[in-house]
Amino acid sequence: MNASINKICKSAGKLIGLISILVISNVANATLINFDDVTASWTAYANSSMYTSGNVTFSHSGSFAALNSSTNDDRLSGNTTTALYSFNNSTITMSSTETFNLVGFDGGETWDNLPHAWSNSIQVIGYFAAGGSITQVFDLDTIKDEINGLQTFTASGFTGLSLLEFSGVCLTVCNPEFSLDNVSISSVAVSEPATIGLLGIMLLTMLRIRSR
Ligand SMILES: [Ca+2]
Ligand SMILES: [Ca+2]
Repeated sequence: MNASINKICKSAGKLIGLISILVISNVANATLINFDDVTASWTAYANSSMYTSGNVTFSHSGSFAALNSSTNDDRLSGNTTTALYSFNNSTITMSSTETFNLVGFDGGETWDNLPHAWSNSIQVIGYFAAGGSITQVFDLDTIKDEINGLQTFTASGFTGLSLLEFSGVCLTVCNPEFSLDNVSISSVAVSEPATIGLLGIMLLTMLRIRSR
């Protein structure tokens, strides 16, 4: 009897291993938000609108526009694709209907040779779904050009979030503006009910065979 139970336990252990592999393969679905589906213009999303991609929505506290540094204004610090540009001391807020992790983003200064205040840094605040927050400041290189104007930043500890806030930071009192592109997030997928159901049937079948 004990030997039979041991066999069942060993088989169950193998099955749990299989479940783990299947569940792990479902973890960390990555999503890149690049704003390239927007027709870039000075009025796109400026002042009163927002940008939505899948479960994610970007909004602002003042104004932003979806612009392309190659086609809209080559004085913008960009990467030749469409990016979001925060204007007038505007904080860009990103929310999602699903809990997510921030992997990283591309950020840059806004203007070259205009009397606008550009950011020296971008501050990111992540609000945990379970409560509390995390803050990280990413320093810009203060080089503004349309080809390589954006830097790639990697976030650390931004896991299990419900909301993100991107804000420009400058050294003196100013109206810091910044650009934002290629926001990379990941989600920890819940194991699929169909997979669990199938594995449950397999486990029951195996136990029946063992009990014969
Ligand atoms: Ca882009
Ligand atoms: Ca730069």
